[in-house]
Amino acid sequence: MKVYDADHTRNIALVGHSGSGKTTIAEAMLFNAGVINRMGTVEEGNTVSDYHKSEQDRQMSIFTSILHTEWQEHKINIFDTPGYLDFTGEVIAALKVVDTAVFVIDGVTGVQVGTEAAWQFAKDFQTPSMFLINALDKEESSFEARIAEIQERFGRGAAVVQVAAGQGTRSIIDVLLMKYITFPVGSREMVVQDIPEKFKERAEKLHNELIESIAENDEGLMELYFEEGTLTEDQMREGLHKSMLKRELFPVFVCSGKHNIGITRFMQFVDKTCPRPSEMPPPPMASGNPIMPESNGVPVAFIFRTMAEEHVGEYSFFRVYHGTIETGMDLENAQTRELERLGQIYSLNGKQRDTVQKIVAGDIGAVVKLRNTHTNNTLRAKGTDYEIQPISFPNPRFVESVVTLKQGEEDKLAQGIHRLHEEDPSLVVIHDADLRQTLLGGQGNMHLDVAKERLLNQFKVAIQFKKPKVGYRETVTVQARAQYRHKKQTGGAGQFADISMLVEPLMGEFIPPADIQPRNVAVIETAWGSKIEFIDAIVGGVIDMRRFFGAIQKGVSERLQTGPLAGYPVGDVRVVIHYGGMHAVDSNENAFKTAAKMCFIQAFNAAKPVLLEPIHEVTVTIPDLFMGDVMGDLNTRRARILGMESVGALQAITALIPQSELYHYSTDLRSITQGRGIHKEQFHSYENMPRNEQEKVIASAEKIKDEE
Ligand SMILES: Nc1nc2c(ncn2[C@@H]2O[C@H](COP(=O)(O)OP(=O)(O)OP(=O)(O)O)[C@@H](O)[C@H]2O)c(=O)[nH]1
Ligand SMILES: [Mg+2]
Repeated sequence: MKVYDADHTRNIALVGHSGSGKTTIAEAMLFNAGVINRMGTVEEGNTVSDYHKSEQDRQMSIFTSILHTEWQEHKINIFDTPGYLDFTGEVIAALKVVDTAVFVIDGVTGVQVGTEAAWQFAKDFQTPSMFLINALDKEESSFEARIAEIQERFGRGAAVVQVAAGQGTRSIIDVLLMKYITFPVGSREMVVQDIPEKFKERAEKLHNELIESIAENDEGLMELYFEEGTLTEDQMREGLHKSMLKRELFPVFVCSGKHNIGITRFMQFVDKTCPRPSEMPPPPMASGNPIMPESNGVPVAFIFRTMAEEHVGEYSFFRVYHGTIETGMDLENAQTRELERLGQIYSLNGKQRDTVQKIVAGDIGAVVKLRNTHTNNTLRAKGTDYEIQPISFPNPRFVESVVTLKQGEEDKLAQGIHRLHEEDPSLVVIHDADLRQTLLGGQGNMHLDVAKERLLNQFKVAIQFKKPKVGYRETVTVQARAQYRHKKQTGGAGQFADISMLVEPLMGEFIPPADIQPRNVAVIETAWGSKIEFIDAIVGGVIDMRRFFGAIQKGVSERLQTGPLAGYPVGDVRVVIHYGGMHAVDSNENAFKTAAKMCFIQAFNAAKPVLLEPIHEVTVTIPDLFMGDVMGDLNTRRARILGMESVGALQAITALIPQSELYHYSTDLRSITQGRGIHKEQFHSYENMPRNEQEKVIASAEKIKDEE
């Protein structure tokens, strides 16, 4: 395979809502470039891109596939991303490393949440973008409606370059070339003709509109346009090209992926007009100077995805940002500082791989079996400090507790999910030691289902999902006192300890009651991030606190992780030891430990204990149409609405919602909104629970037996 430099490489990602036709379009591109001799279909499960079984079973993309064509002196790297919202992480990783985002819009259903979500990411990365309205063959497709919608949602920068020549034809009218282009059945070529009379007027109008939008964004072209009254094709192309780079114009094309109409022309546009890697601004760096894609110079590559494949091992997909990457090279991983020796380098077409000797700056490649390199790592020449800014992935919106079906496979599970997280950082593992559960968080139920399948197939561990336990907290609301005497006579030696204790909420300084004089303070921080303050207020030596203060703290601590109310961790409590008694022979550390624990339980229970619950801040984004239903549903989840605002054509509701009410929310939201709603959430605070909710939790808690 030839080596393509930063002027002859194009990196594009097909993005957009699920089912808009991305995989089918990618297949047509491969056919047109001669990579395949016959187009596969998503229904038959024989496309180059959707080669994983999990994709074929569901007839949809789940992972971003990296494909490429060598066509007319250029290599086009095509990232076919999944549109289903669960796989957002795949889209973000792709947009991080491409130079053009191609928004595929279904001619019938138009702009949808998947499109909006991808638009936001492209905006964040400042990725040049264009639109490809697909399925022009469908009778219900409406080009006019789609254009209006695109301009309404994404602004007037959406510039029409083509329109369909009418349903039932295999032709389009291109108002940049001012030609009528036909795509014969089964052919890779296009037939270019003059625009027929009946389309002329409309084509002229669109042509002038396109010239005006191009001129508006370029002073030089604006002057030319005033002087000449028009722009040449080359001038238009150059203007479009520059405005794409600045994200001022977003060309709109039309096609039918399935019938291979318009695809050849689209590829030609990608070659001739879409941004080249050589012109892109340097990637944001976490360290080191900005780098331009020069093929001579020290090698720097960014790993945007790793993926374990059966019978192959782990692939690392990379984009070279500087220098040249060659087989056999030793590169340093910027994160681990370990050296990695690169084996054979590939250029991929789904699971097919072409071996290459080197990949130069601007291009995309893959290598297998690196020892310890993962998604988001930078590989660089040893001794340099380059590190590409890692991708930040969204918080989980869907969380399950994971248990193995077979006992004793916990280690295997831990290794498996750790590996999955290294590949796909949008899959998050939380080891919740407080509640002794392992949580797996992702972007939706299908995301987790796919993880489950991969754990079984790749890591040979069968798992089951369960509803996660909610991390409630216990605390007290008033001051209360208790006294406890531990006294036992067993055979010879006895046990004796007597403690009087005051317990109160830990808020501000201790204001001692008249009969208490604090002498000494010890503060412990619990593993779950709360504080317990112990105050020694023993006077006259009724307890020898130099000997027993430690044991008393230990005794209380035994019931901090499993609190007295319902067995949940205790937070922010002050414990004051103010009176007691000991025995010269029978008092020992154990006796004080037991007495302290029992006394604490009594004092805690007397101090009006309550449960606190975790509250999440949630933002729900939906089309206006579903406002009533979504608000109604939020009400049943004890939501407190903080605000509402319009985001483009959508409404965003922000609310505080107890975590216990959010189990499977993303699935419920989808069903309420016919898949058009999306939410994000993050921990906000702990708050008091309503009495009745608290009663339910306490009633279902397992009672812990306390033994003296
Ligand atoms: N009529 C018609 N159907 C199409 C066209 N393009 C794709 N389809 C069909 O639409 C369905 C979805 O196409 P895909 O290519 O899987 O869509 P996708 O965007 O890759 O979907 P995800 O992978 O889920 O994001 C399939 O049944 C295709 O055969 C088209 O131009 N015309
Ligand atoms: Mg697909």
